[in-house]
Amino acid sequence: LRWLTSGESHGPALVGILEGIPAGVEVTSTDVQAALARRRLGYGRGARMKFEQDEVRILGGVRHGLTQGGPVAIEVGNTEWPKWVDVMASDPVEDADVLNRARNAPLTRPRPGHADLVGMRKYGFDDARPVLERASARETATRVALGTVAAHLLEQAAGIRLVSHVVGIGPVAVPQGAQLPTPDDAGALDADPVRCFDPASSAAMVAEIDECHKDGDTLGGVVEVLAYGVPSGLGSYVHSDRRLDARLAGALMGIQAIKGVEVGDGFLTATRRGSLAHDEMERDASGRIVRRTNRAGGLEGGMTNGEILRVRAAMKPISTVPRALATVDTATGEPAKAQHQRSDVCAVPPAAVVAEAMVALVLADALLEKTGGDSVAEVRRNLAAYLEAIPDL
Ligand code: EPS
Repeated sequence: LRWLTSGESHGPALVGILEGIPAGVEVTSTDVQAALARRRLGYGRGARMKFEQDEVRILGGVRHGLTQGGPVAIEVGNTEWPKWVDVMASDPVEDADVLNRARNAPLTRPRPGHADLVGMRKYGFDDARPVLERASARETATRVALGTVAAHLLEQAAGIRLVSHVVGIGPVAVPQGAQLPTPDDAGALDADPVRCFDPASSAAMVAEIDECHKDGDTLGGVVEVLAYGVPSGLGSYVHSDRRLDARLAGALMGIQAIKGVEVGDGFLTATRRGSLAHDEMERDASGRIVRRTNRAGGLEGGMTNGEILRVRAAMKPISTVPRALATVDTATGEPAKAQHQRSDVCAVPPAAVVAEAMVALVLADALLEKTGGDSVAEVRRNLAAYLEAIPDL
């Protein structure tokens, strides 16, 4: 499975292509639109989420609601485009009036924590506009669109279902050992202002966002993705680049603003003694070998072990800080305040939806690697044959 995205934050549309998806996955533009709507939720999002809409068009690879085996191309149109037609035009703009519009003024006060400064230097721009347009987390809309197709494959071919939730915002964290949501709780999570499964933590997170907003500041947090029904043996121990934990970590770290990833209990495991760090095995009533705990997050030796897959990603606070941070104006060389027009206070809830999409893409890739198959039916058959050979897992 391969995927690519293209497009700028204020361009006409983003486009994503997913190659390697078998034929016969049921998916419609309504499904993709619904997934994108989940990414727009979340207390603490900025003004843009209110007025802008995602307009989904499946451009290729799907016919009459079924994937055809060819690359799936999805366009996510941006209803705000009419305001940006000149500033983001792909063809040269000669009209001096247009070029002199305020919206087109060069951005030369790079934000600490953002790609602005190094991006300008590295690509040879004297304006941060092209950098922030592509570095923008708006691009994650395309990943969620592609992730929807991957998630449908996982569920339809292998019964694998995903759910994501927020486990921390700023200093507020869901208590260790709190009940985990299941995929059936997705509706309740979507209805919670911060996608948190623990009501007391959710209320404290909302209060923290309000406080932060008042102070002209921004907040990060931690999201968790869970995958249920994952067969054992996806990924491999035989080489570093085939380890599924490494591939998941890379995919999650590739989301804008993610600064850390944990698998299972992650960093907490490093504080424990070995006798309390691992998941002891036993046979259940049906004779299957199961774990008494799931500290490893369903991954051992770079392979899924049949338990619930559990990964976390830590997001830094958004670098567009309303209470602007100190910087240097690259046009004058003088000290300045970093550019700021508007900002989300907190984008952790949508980051959970994006993380879920990335996990879906990586898991779909690993599933297809294990089973092969050009159609959903063939993936199912091959998976069934493999599982038959390992009855105690
Ligand atoms: C983003 C900054 C904001 C967000 C945007 C991502 O946009 P603007 O600077 O235009 O207000 O709204 O997110 C989206 C538009 C989206 O669909 O998620 C950034 O700098 O990453």
